[in-house]
Amino acid sequence: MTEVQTKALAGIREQFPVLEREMRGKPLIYLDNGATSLKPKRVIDAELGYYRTNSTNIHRGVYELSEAATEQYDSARAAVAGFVNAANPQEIIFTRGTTESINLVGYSWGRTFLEAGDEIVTTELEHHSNLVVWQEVANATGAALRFLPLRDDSSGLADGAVEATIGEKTKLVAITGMSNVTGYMPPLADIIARAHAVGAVVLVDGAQLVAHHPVDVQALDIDFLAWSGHKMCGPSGIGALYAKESLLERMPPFHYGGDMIERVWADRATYAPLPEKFEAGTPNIAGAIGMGEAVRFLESVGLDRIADHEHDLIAYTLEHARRHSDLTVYGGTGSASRGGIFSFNLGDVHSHDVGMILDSAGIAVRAGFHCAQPLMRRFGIPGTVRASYYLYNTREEIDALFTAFDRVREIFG
Ligand code: 7TS
Repeated sequence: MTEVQTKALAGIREQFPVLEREMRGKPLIYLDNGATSLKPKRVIDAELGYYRTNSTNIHRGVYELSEAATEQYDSARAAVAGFVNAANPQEIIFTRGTTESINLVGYSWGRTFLEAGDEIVTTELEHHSNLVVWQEVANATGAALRFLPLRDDSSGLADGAVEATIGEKTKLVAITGMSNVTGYMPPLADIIARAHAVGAVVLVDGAQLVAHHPVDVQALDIDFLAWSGHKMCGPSGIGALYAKESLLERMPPFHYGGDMIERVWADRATYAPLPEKFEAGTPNIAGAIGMGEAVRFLESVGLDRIADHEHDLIAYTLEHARRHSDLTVYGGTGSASRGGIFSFNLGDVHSHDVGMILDSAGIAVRAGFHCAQPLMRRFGIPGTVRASYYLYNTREEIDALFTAFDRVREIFG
């Protein structure tokens, strides 16, 4: 790393107050970004600033403060739309996060447009959020669930999987943009091209992707993209669904009530235009403002730069890992098609025990099945230890992780 890069990284780290904390009396090494990211001061200030200086509701007040809140909320939507290059801000629906975004598509699009004889194609790599929803939609509509075959080591899609599985009956392909367990990034462009060729739409679970890699929904021709604010330096309780306007126009509302209507009679109602049609009730105004600020922060750093940094960290990690014969690395040992996620087991020590010993060294990781039980079943294990990186992590922190493995070996050796 050059001196300039080291300085830039220090400048980024300074913006995250939690990184000043200690854990178990040691400087915190935060490697659980797959679960949620830390938040920079400017995002915390933006969210607090709304409560301190405004705190009014949107889209209803005729007074100045409410107009200002509405403006901030709308500008957050525009920022989020720009972040993924949506054609217009109406294609962004604010939700509580990835899970709610996928449920919205399941309930509204899935239950309306799927029927017996149709197929929903997904993978066994998915987070439960992008699997259980489709199980339910399949049950409710009679559509069948099909799975893109994986390589024997589950490190990615098998050769020819896309052509063999996505066919005339496929109406929806619901696939992760990046596995939260292994960091594997499926070939989205190929999958989308094949799906569109057979007339299917594609939902990308972007929970792990959007925060870490530049995503252009128009260039990729994505139909639905779901992601969360809290994994991209934004607040929790807010996320987004991107959907093509032509799809949203044809979909029924997901929730009903205030804000999503145009005119209401005692026995019926008409619905508001996009995006309000899908945002019933008072939304998470502060959260949306915080998410907008998170977008501005990430753009100021540069998504390409963040992706490169994490690629460097995962390549460095895998190089380290090769020197430890008692480490099992999941998702293959190459850094191509892979984000900054490192899932492993050390000898036959239970992942929770490894996690606890790392905790005693001030290192925060996640251990367990990572909301991906079918994938664990394929691996034949109860869980893994997962270190997941973000823009503020350093090679030194990875060195500390590998040093802490010796402590695990001492205790369980
Ligand atoms: N999809 C993927 C790929 C995820 O990684 C997650 C959260 C979700 C969906 C759900 O996101 P939410 O914001 O609606 O909860 N993943 C994780 C994880 O790996 N550890 O904790 C949460």
